[in-house]
Amino acid sequence: MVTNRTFTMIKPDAVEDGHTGAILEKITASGFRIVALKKTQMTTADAEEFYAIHKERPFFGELVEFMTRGPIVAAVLEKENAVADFRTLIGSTNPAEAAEGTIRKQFAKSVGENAVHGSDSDENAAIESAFHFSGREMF
Ligand code: DAT
Ligand code: MG
Repeated sequence: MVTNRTFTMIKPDAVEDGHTGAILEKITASGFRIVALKKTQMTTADAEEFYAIHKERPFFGELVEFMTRGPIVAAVLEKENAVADFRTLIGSTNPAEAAEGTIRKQFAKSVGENAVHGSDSDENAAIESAFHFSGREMF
């Protein structure tokens, strides 16, 4: 089912560095409507569950430690073709490979500390949105 919604997190590196406002501005200027928004901090158990698909990867421990070290800003976003268009807006996982004008090109420091998350499918967008927000928090 295509929902025209995606899920994002502004990660601890970008929140720490004070980039939350600039990133949200870039997101809304690119035509995404904010359906839900909050600042929160993931526990170790939260991050292990959220990133469970990566648990066998060598960087898993580092990823969980990074994602829990400070607050994140989580959001559900709406736009036609939201998942694919948001992946284009954030750019490649590795900022060294990210295109000019993308959020990761502008704000990410490394493949590990890469400023933002974007869902990779409509199915995962729904799962990830429900992980962070109840139905009463989405508008
Ligand atoms: P993406 O966030 O672009 O969907 P992914 O799903 O492959 O990328 O990986 C999830 C996160 O894990 C990624 O944003 C940062 C971290 N990660 C991925 N590959 C990594 C690597 N080679 N070294 C360190 N961290 C990595
Ligand atoms: Mg991914």
